[in-house]
Amino acid sequence: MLVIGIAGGTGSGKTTVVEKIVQQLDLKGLNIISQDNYYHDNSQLTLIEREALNYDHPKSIDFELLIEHVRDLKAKKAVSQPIYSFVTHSRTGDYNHIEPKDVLIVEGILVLTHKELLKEFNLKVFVHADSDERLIRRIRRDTQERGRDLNEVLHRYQTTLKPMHQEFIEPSKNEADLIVPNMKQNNVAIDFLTTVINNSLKSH
Ligand code: UZR
Ligand code: MG
Repeated sequence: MLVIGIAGGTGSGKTTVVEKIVQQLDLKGLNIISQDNYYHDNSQLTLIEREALNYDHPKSIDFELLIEHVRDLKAKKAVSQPIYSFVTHSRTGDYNHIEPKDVLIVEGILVLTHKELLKEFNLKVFVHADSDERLIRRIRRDTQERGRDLNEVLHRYQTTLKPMHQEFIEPSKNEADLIVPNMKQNNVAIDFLTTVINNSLKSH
């Protein structure tokens, strides 16, 4: 199985890049695992307490479970992935059943920060967009889709997202085999990436 890690700051457009790649691959089966479903379960805390947590620090992720799932899928074992809700900041109690396929994409802001997880990837990609561009996208998404107000978004950006980005996410770019620009046109980069993936699928 081919395992691809795709990282990049919040609002860099990881999801869009993944969608573009998937459209261009000639394959039968592919799984996409998002880091978003691997936040630690903090249901022992109150909602107010959970809202105050730092969700951009590597410690907020249950990497142990994520790595276990990647290894199980590689060993052709199905996994039960906990489903996480950003509304309640906790696991919902429901699971996704995931069957092993030819390709596994693991995407998330912190997936290139963990030494053990890095070893599982055949290809490491970092999606780059300037921080002003990312902030604009983050404001749009959090106010339109996640019901947060502008002040709250800006406050979180300054106090958590930006420092965590500088400390952990941006340095993880050094681990990448390929940096994909995601400001405007990136068709050439996407073509390169899908060619590499299609080629290694043939030789696997
Ligand atoms: P992307 N996040 C939440 O807002 N709530 C949660 O319960 C868990 C995560 C956010 C997280 C991070 N930070 O910046 C973002 N905050 O999800 C990562 N605050 O997702 O890569 O799609 O932007
Ligand atoms: Mg995303």
